[in-house]
Amino acid sequence: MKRIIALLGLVSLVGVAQAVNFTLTDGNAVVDGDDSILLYNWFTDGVDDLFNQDYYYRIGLNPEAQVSTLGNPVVNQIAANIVNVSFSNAMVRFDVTFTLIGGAPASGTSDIGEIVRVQNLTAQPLDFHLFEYDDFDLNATAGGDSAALLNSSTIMQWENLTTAMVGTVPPFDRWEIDFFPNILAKLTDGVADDLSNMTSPFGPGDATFAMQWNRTIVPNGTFIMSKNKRIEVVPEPATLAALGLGLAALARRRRK
Ligand SMILES: [Ca+2]
Ligand SMILES: [Ca+2]
Ligand SMILES: [Ca+2]
Repeated sequence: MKRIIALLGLVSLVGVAQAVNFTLTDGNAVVDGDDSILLYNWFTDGVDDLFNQDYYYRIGLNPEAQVSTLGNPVVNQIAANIVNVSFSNAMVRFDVTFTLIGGAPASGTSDIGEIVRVQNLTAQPLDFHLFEYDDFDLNATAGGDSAALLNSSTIMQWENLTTAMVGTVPPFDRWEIDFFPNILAKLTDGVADDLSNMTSPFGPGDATFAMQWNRTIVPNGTFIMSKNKRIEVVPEPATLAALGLGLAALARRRRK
């Protein structure tokens, strides 16, 4: 049901163009993506923890749109574990390079590095807003996931012993954590929005989160953002207990 809702939303947005698929493999990990919604599977030791990871953008107060709607998709697979995907129109060129690093078999750990580049192709300053959207479904189930803002550049989602940590350089300007499909609806409702800077800690449930960068890109200038995503099955209960205490302290601070 979840996949049908998401697909209907995408079809209404971009039509039914044929997507070009790609697959990254390394060590114990496999990632599937395409040139429409970017990443949609991330297997670590055979367990798919990802429903979707995509980028959206907004120029000025125009509505947000998927970066794939910029047009001219180009998928350049550089190696078995590295792909560059670009989109462009007369104003903007967006490209992202994904690098998958897998762990040893049964380690429960793998990592995706991403470098995003946004180029202003015009001779005018560009009021550009980049949105990174993450829908992890940890342990291959949509439900049961919790999430929290750890610091100004990191959001973590977890379920039982499995964690997904996403960190960025530079730090994001705004963020949001909410139940599927609320953030997706915000990014596709035809109205200009900012992320809400809420809610942390969050869950459990079908968690999704997003990050937002606001930039005025100088004429013919570039904005570069790098991001790291790591899946880990935490082995020691002591680590989780410490994390739980930290989140409880955070919740107490927020209520004061
Ligand atoms: Ca989810
Ligand atoms: Ca789950
Ligand atoms: Ca919107």
